[in-house]
This record gives sequence, structure tokens and C-alpha cells, in this order.
Amino acid sequence: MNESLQRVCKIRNFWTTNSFLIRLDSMSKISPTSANACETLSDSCAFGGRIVRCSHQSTSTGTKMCFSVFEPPAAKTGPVPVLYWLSGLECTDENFVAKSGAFRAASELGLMIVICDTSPRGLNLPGETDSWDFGTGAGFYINATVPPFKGHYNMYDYVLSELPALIDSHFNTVKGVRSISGHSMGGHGALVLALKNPHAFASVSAFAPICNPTACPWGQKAFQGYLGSVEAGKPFDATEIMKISPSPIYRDILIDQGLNDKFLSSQLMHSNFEDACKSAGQKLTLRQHPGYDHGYNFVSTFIEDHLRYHKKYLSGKSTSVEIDGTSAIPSTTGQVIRCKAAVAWGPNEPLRYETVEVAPPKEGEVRIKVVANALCHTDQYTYSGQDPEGLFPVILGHEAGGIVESVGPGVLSVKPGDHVIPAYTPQCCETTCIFCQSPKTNLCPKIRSTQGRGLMPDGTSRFTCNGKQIYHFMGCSTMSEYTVLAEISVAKVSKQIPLAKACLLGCGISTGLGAVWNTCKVEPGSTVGVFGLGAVGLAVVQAAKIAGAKKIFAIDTNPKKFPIAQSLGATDFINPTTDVPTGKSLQQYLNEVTMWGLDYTFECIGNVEVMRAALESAHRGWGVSCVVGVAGSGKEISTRPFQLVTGRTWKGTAFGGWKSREAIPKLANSVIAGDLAIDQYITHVFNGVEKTHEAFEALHSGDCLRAVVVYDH
Ligand code: NAD
Ligand code: AHE
Ligand code: ZN
Repeated sequence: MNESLQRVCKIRNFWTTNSFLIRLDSMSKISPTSANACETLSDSCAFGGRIVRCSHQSTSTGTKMCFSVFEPPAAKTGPVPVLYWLSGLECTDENFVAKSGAFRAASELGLMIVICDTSPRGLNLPGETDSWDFGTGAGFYINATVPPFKGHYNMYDYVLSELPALIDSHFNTVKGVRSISGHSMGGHGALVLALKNPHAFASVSAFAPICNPTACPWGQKAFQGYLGSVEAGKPFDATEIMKISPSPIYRDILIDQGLNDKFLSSQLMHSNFEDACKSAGQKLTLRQHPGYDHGYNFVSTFIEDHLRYHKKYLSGKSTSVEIDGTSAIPSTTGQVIRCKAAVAWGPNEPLRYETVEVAPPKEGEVRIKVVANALCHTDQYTYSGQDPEGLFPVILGHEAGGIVESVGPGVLSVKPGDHVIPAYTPQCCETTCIFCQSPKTNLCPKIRSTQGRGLMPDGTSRFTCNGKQIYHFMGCSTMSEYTVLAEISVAKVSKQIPLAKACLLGCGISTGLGAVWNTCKVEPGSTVGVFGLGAVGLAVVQAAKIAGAKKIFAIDTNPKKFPIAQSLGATDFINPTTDVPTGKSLQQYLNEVTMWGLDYTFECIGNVEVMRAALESAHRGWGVSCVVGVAGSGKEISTRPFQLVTGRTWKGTAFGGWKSREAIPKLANSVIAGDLAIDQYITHVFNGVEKTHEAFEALHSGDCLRAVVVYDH
């Protein structure tokens, strides 16, 4: 047994038989009551390791202090690196333990997490318990300089020196190797401690940190009370520290911020820190998450990313390559992969099944093993040469599911082994992206120009075949066993949904649902017309029914589509070639049978004549018509302006208005929960990328909604 293992065994036996921990390096000399002793308050197994809660007499605060430690199983066999976690206002060490959901990943990563309390407790100082945002539970991780807090509220010293010394003496840690993170007030503490002591911490991250405390009420109150003035708080203000820093302090700083956080503008002020980082040349990875609030559900959603981020720096690696938390690196990482792909060498030329070379992902890119690819009408449209953006030779395909094989430098949001859906409408989430920041659109333009030119964001292709460069398609190219995408173009989904089903969420079904729920926001009791009953149109029918539409007209030249439309909620069925009286247009007929037209109409074909019919059969005064179908090169829509003057609105949708990376996982969860049925769209299944041609033929047959090609790797 090596020395460190012997130490751990001693500590374990001691925990199980005593309520005290004592110094390992001098067990016989130091009694449980000595300054460096800890009392074990609880000790339970978790994820192969254990969670221990201890208390000890602190020299920094002059009080008993509690802390919790997650010790990963790796500590049984060798020293492990440590992440310090600082909690927010009103918390103790126990909030993180109960709510963060961090320990499975920490166990897999071999990372110890030390969670400390937010203030000294039980001193009964005047003013200490008058409010929730000052005093007890609100120590702000600074050293107080004014009475009555001076001499006790020394959380800065406690976190920087006393607690690490205690941890290093009692646990099997890699000495001196630590990182730090925290939430809200703890995020402020983590940033300040790290920025002021870069030698002490390998990396720093934060969730919803108070970024500029001298400029917000929480911080001003704390600095006034603990330091005597707000001005005195400037050296403990992350934004102020960065403002005067002549150079970057860390290679990167990771911050996650929920955009539905009620404290965002009044207390947290992340953009002030962002500006200060810019002026110092400090790289800041600021990820903003629409819909997330300030609570621990937000923290638990992203904590694994932070653990991986810190592990990368704690291990001295610049890129992390772990599969499902193990340190196994796939043999293909960093290598060119040769695999099968369906290559379209020219418009309508027979697909050729070639061995292609797929280069490793570059910075900000992800290489995935494609598991299943469904055909969408748009693949056919581009293949046929009608797409003005169509380029050849190309690997088509954009409705797919895959598994991350490897990631390029800087990729944090996904890791090898994750299940992902490619998203041809990316979501960069950057603060400077006015599209991602706006709730009005999903059309992030970050990589649109290179995507439209069949290239990756750096302007090059990752595919070659027989020495020739092959173009990417819609940023996806999933008719290949492996493909490379931008990190911002993949949506991570639960592994509980089979990828051969989840692939449908990558385009047609999500588009139809979103056209109704997002783009048009169809209200209960509405009347709806759906022109074209492919998978997209049928998803419109399904969504309209769920939205409470009272009448849904299903319109298609192929009457074989009517039974499934009926099963999804359509109430009326029109075959324009047989049901419209001679001499009448489709729109005239519809206006006649509905009196004034339909509240909402959706064109799901890509035919500009039908787009006109759909607009002109929208209700006088308020009808909305949505263009979903994609029309061929050179086609234009027209109508009499009078149609708009008399109250009709013409709009369109791309990917149903969904912000892809946040929406696709939610749609997948709805499928898993049984709230959203999508099985009915899979009418054909093929095995092997070489069956892609047969899948195209099925799509033409008139009986097909979605043909899914499952790749047999
Ligand atoms: P699809 O080919 O499976 O379905 C089209 C349906 O329209 C078929 O049922 C066909 O019989 C019917 N149809 C054809 N001509 C018709 C006519 N004149 N009148 C009535 N019905 C007619 O296609 P899909 O995969 O469901 O896609 C539908 C359209 O949506 C395509 O143009 C596709 O490119 C487009 N699309 C757009 C988006 C977007 O984000 N806007 C996303 C996905 C697909
Ligand atoms: N390349 C065509 C436009 C194609 C198009 O409109 N694509 C739809 C998605 S179809 C999915 O099956 C889309 O969302 N477009 C938005 C975008 O940014 O491309 C052309 O006309 O040039
Ligand atoms: Zn599509």
C-alpha cells in the first residue's frame, strides 16, 4: 500500500469509528481538540466516493466553521485536485451539497469539491442578523476592517489560506493545486480571490456572479458595513480589478449567466465585467442562457461544464478529451477519419458512396459520428439543383442525430460521448449577437455566410474525397458516417431518446410545430389551413390541434395524406385537383366555405402559387399566412397589395422560430415524457449510408413522411 493510500485508509477508519478527524502527518501528536482538528458531522457514500461535513475552530473568524467535502473515489488511490466552491447569500455549505447535482461528474473526473460556509455564525454582533443580505450568511469573502465585524468576518483569509491548509492536511489532495468557483455572492468571491491571487488558483469560473459590487446595492451595503465605505471595496470588486489590470490574468474565465435572472441588471451587472475584461485583453467565456433564473436549477444544469473546465486547467491540459467522464481518448482523436459518405457530385447526378476523409475538428468545432439521418424535402430541393446556394460536390443531409467523437480546442458545451442533434440554424448566445439576444428571432447569423458557401467558419472544408474538396451543406452534411460542425450548431439531447427518432427534431417536425407555436402563436378556437401534408405540414396540423384550433383544413394533392392528417387533428380535407369546382381558384373556394377566410394558413410545399393561395385565403382583417416551404431559384411570390391593405399578414419561418440549442433538448424531453408523439412520421427505415438513394426514392413515392437512414458503423 503506498503512503497516500495508507493515509486514506487511516482517515476512513477514523471516520467510521470516531467523530473527529486529526492531522494525518502527525496522528499521534495532535489531539482532536487541537487547532487543526475537525469534527465530522456527517459522512456518507456518494458516487463511489463520499460526502463529509465537518466543523472546526477557525483562527480566521474566531468561531466554529462548517464545510463540506466531496471526496471522489480516485482519492483512494492517489492525490486529487480540488475545486473550492463559494456559495451565495443566505446559503451554507449544505445548499450546494443538496442541490448542485455536481458529484456524479466530480466522481468521474476525480475532482474533490470543497464547499465552505458564507460567513461566521453565532457571534451575536450588533446588526449581524438584521437583514438577509448582510451579516450572517453574507460575509462577502472579504476581511472586515471596521467594528464590530473586524476580527471575525475574515472570509477572504479563510478561503485563501486557512481552509486550504486544513483540507490539504486532512484529505488526499494534490497540494497547492486548486481552482475556484461560486454562485452569486460566491461568484464575486471566486472572481476576486482568483484575480487577486492567480498563483493560488489554476482557474476560475462563476455562476451569476455579482460582478461589480461597488455599483450594486448588495455590494455597497457590504462594503459600507465591513470596510467603512463603498470606495474601500474597490480592491474587492472584480470589475474594478480588471479595469486597472494592464494585462490578462487568466487564460480564460468562464461565467454562466441566466437571462431570466431577476437580479441581472440591478445586482449582477455582468456586462460591466465583460467590458473591463475587454479593456485588459482578458478572455472571458460568458455564456448567457435564455430562460434560466438565479437558482440552483440553473447551477445544476451547467455545473458539469464548470467541473470539466476546471479539470482541464487542474490537469495542466489545454483541451479536455474525455468520454463520459473517463479519461479514455478515442483513438481517432486528432486523426483524419476515413468513412463512408453519400457524395452528390453534381445536381441530380446519382449519389456515389465514397470513402471520404473527415479532418479533425478545429477550434470551436465538434466532430460527430452520425447515427441516423432522415431525409427532408430540402435535401431533395438542393440535390435537384433548384437551390440558388447549392454547391457541388457536396455531402447533403441536415436532419440527423449523432454522438460526439471529439471536440476541437475551446469547446466546452459538449464532450465526446454526448448525443447531439445538428442544428442548421445555430445559436451562438453571445452578448454581442443581437439576434441571439432578441426574443423575436432564432436567426443567429454568426456563421451564416460561410455556411451558405459550403464551408466551416474558418472558410475551409473538413471533407476531401480522392484529393478533391467536398462542400458542407447547411452546416451539417449528415449523409456521412462522420461530420464536423461548429460547436454552436449542435444541440445536446438526453440519451434517453433514441437518435433514430430524435433526428426528426433537427428539421421538419420542429419546424412545423414552431411555425404554429412560435411564429404564428395560434390561439385556441382559431381556424387553420395547412397547404401540403408532408412531415412539415402534418406537424403544423399536430401543433394546431394542440394549440386548440377548432377547425383545421388539410390541403394536399395527394389524398393518401388525409387519414394521417385526420389522426393528428385535421377536421376538413381538400384535394385541390378534384375538390375545387371548375372555374374557381383554391383561395376563392376556401373563402367561400369559410365565409371570410382562415385565421392562420401555412404553406408547407415550396410552391409560390400555393403561397399566394394561402395568403389570399387568410381571414379578412386579421388573417396571418406563414411561408414554410422553400421555393426554387428564381421563384418569387406576388399578390395584390390590397390583400395586405385589407388586413392580411404574410410571414415566414425558419426552423419554426426555435432557438435551436435551447429548444431541441426541450422538444426531446417532451418526446421522452410522452407529451409529444413523433413516431408516426417515420414511415421508412433503411440501414447504411449506401441506402440514401433508396431513401430519396421513398420520399418521392408519395407514401413517405420521413425516411430514416440508420448508419451501421
Ligand atoms: P414533402 O415533400 O414531404 O411534403 C410536401 C407535400 O406537399 C406532399 O404531401 C405533397 O403531396 C404536397 N403537395 C405538393 N404540391 C402540392 C400542391 N400544389 N398543392 C397541395 N399539396 C401539394 O416536404 P416536407 O419535407 O414536408 O417539406 C415541406 C416544405 O417545407 C419543403 O419546401 C421544405 O423544403 C420546406 N421546409 C422548410 C423549413 C423551414 O425552416 N422553413 C424546414 C423544413 C422544410
Ligand atoms: N438556400 C435557399 C434557402 C433555403 C432555406 O430557406 N432554408 C430554410 C431551411 S429548410 C430546412 O429544410 C431556412 O431556414 N433558411 C434560413 C437560412 O438562413 O438559410 C436559398 O433560397 O438560397
Ligand atoms: Zn429540412
